[in-house]
Amino acid sequence: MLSYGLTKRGTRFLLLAIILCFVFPALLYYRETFRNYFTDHLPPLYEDYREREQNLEHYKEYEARKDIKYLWSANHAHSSGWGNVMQDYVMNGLLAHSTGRSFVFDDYTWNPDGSLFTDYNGHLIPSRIPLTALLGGVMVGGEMPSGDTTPRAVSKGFFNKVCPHPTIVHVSDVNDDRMRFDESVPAAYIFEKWVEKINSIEDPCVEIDPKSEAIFEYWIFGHQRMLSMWEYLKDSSVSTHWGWSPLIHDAYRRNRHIFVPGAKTSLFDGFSGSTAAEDYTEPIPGLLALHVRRGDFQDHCVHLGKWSSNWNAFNMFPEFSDKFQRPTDGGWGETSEKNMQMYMQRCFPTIEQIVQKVMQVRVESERPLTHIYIMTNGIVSWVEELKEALGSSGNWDQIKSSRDLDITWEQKFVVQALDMFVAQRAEVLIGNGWSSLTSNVVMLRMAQGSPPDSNRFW
Ligand SMILES: Nc1nc2c(ncn2[C@@H]2O[C@H](COP(=O)(O)OP(=O)(O)O)[C@@H](O)[C@H]2O)c(=O)[nH]1
Ligand SMILES: [Mg+2]
Repeated sequence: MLSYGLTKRGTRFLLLAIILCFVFPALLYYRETFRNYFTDHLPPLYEDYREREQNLEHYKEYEARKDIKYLWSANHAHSSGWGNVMQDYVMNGLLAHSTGRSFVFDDYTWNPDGSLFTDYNGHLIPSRIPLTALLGGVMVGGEMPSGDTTPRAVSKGFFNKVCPHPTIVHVSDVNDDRMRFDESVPAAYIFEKWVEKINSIEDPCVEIDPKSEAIFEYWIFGHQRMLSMWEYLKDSSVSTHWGWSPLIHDAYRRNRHIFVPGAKTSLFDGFSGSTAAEDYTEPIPGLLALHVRRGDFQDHCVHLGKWSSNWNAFNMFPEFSDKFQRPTDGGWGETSEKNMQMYMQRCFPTIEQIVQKVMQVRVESERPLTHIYIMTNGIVSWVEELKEALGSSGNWDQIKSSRDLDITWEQKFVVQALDMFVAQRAEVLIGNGWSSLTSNVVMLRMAQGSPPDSNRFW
């Protein structure tokens, strides 16, 4: 019998078509949620990323060639936030690049004890994340831009294979106390000494001793002396062709409507290999990104105030209109009430202070600012309050935050890189002068030619 003109077979076919059209894509879209629900929530190990790193397309050729030289900075930073690790990777990458050597990359390592997972404030995080889950491009083996003859980067595993007995260099062979501690020694001087040292070595295989301190210790990044490195950094492929991983680009596409109001996010976005017409080197028109650094900074900002700490060097380009005058009347581990108030306003601003600064920056911006993305590690309820206050202070098309992102389980542990990618492309960024995460973004924005005054600070 026919019902509504459909045979039994036709009805079945229609049902199947409905399932294929609606249910199947929904299952695909929420696949991570399902997977998480049915697995026991252990952090991801990024095994496919690790596997790919061990088999990059240039390895076969490099293994056969005798003219490729390598630099493995086995002393690279670990066990701290991504911002601090990244600034160290930038310098190691730059040294390899400036000495014509292949940069040897390693994991973003939170815990080097050989474990898979580590307890972090009561929840598990991956002890190590393959760098290719965070980065793409020249730092992780991508092709060099045309005209750049530096050999491509390789993984630590590949280096160990081709360089079983490298020449070991100790940082103390080059860095003396004056270079380390004398604030009148520009970082570029240290760098030049290192370029000289590495260039004097014939051996294609060079390793910086794993037990050595960093060549550029953390306090140098927090001092103007680091700015002298800009001469080397500004035209280097390391900064001009810095790239984020396909995983981060997928996260961007999945959440594009958060950064670009009204943007369509297709059900299939979030898959590797989906093509986007968008040019990722272009700014996102009208976007104001705010780096609202919370969490550990609540106490850290007090500590910075007590010790009259300066901003990170790459937040102190002389062209910037927002400057920081480090107080000179503070003591050892103590400062005046007035100084502390100033530190808190600029390092851990209140909602009211944030709103005020945003209004000022909007008025002063050369390009129209239409919507806001708050990048933050702040707690959801506070971020909601901030969004509300910003919303009532001005007419914004949209105000969103890191807390509104829809991300996969693999993306969750590298999501700071998504925030950095977005901040790098914002029309204007208001950042935290003491944050290495801000300063890395600012450095990339400068290398990629953003107007200097599009970098603002609380
Ligand atoms: N997603 C996200 N995470 C952040 C943000 N700010 C800080 N974090 C987290 O906190 C860590 C900050 O430490 P670090 O990268 O060393 O930068 P710094 O402490 O600001 O100098 C990052 O690695 C992130 O995990 C943010 O705006 N967005
Ligand atoms: Mg940190």
